[in-house]
Order: sequence, then C-alpha cells, then structure tokens
Amino acid sequence: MNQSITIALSKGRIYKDTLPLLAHAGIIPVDDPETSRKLILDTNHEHIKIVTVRASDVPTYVEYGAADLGVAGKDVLLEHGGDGVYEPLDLQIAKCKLMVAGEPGFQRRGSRLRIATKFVNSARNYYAAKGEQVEIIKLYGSMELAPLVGLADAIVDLVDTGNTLRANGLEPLEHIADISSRLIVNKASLKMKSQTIKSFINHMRQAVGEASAA
Ligand code: PRT
Ligand code: MG
Repeated sequence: MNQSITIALSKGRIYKDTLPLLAHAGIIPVDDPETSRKLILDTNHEHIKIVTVRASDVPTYVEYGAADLGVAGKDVLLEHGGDGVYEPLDLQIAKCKLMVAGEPGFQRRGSRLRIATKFVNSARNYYAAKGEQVEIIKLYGSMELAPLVGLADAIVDLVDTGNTLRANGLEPLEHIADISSRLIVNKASLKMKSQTIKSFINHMRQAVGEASAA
C-alpha cells in the first residue's frame, strides 16, 4: 500500500543536508531545486513529492496538511509555536546556536536593553526567564548591523562559525539554545497515512543513526 506523501523542504542548507538522509530511505529527487524553477519536485517514487518553500513557511505547510512531512530548524519551530505539528525526529543537520551577540563590552543605551532580532518569541522567552525587562525590535535580516548603527544594544541571532559576527566587530555573548533541524509531521496525516509515514520516519531515524556513527 503506497499512500502518496508530500515533503516540504527549504532550498539551501536544509535541502543539501536532507538529501543524503532521503537517499538512505531510497528517495531520490528527479529535479534539482537549485537549477529548476519548479516548486513541486518529482522523486524516483511516483507517490512521493517534494515541495520547496521558504524555511520559515515549512511548519505552516505541514500544520495545514499542504505537506504531510517537512524539515524545519528548531529556531523556526520555536518561533512558529510547536503545537500544530508532531516533531518525531531530530535530524542532527544544519546545526548552529541561537545566541545573544553584541559589541565587546557594550554599554546599554537606555534603561531597558534593546534587542534586535528575527527570533522575537525566543528572545522574549529568554529574557522573561531571566527576569530582565527588554525592548525587542523585530528585523527580517542583517541583524548584525543593528548594534553598529545604534538601533539596538545587542542582537539575538543564529551563530555557526562566528565569522559573520567577527566580520562586523561583534562577539557571541550568551548561549540561548542549540539548534538543529527536525522532521515534522502533520497530525492528521500521521493517522490517515500511518503505515507509510511511520515507515518513512523509521528509515530517516536509521539514516540519522548511521550518519552520526560515520
Ligand atoms: O534565507 P531565508 O530567509 O529563505 O530563510 P532562512 O535564512 O531561515 O533559511 P536558511 O536556509 O538560511 O536557514 C535554514 C535553517 O538552517 C535555519 O532555520 C537554521 O535552523 C539552520 N542554520 C544552521 C542556519 C545557520 N546554521 C546559519 N549559520 N541558519 C542561518 N545561519 C546564518 C545566521 O543567521 C548568520 O547570518 O548564517 C550566519 C552565521 O553564520 P556564521 O557561520 O558566520 O556564524
Ligand atoms: Mg538565510
């Protein structure tokens, strides 16, 4: 019994790191999203399709059942609010850290710390847990610029090598969370296509195990 399934992936690092795991499950895309303009990619299985969407849109596609499964960074899931989807598996890919960063020895400008970030919910929760009153300024990108031009005292952003911070005279200050990408599943799909989806999850779990043993 081969029920059809759709998997939502974002282009770039998540797609690149998910491909070997899919290959381990015997799933190989026919189209290459980096060269094709198609948003629905065929695979070597007639009943399995991949849709390519913005990284931050993956949980929305899966929550509403437009995709049965998806791969999303924990950072994106923390912002989306985790309740709408199941999160059965840590794929251990696209790893980085969510951190507070700023200029070395920065002095806050006002009475309340001003934080510029795309990760508004995570930042708010982090400072609330510390009991610190902060003002959060929502940005959509280039957060590193904010402290340099006086928009904010510090930023909350993802850090991998730290090169982007260093190139802008900033340094990591506080660790908020370790981030990796997760397999997410639509709740109704898991019930209605239980066999196919459970078998897919098991293949992916094995692939992660072998990748981490390698
Ligand atoms: O680009 P777009 O707006 O479409 O979406 P996106 O930026 O969310 O997508 P993408 O593909 O860039 O990131 C997808 C996921 O990869 C994120 O949700 C994270 O879970 C994960 N990931 C892992 C990262 C990084 N590492 C990372 N280094 N996402 C972003 N970065 C950025 C970071 O924001 C900063 O600008 O890289 C820069 C820092 O890198 P270093 O190595 O200089 O420290
Ligand atoms: Mg990006």
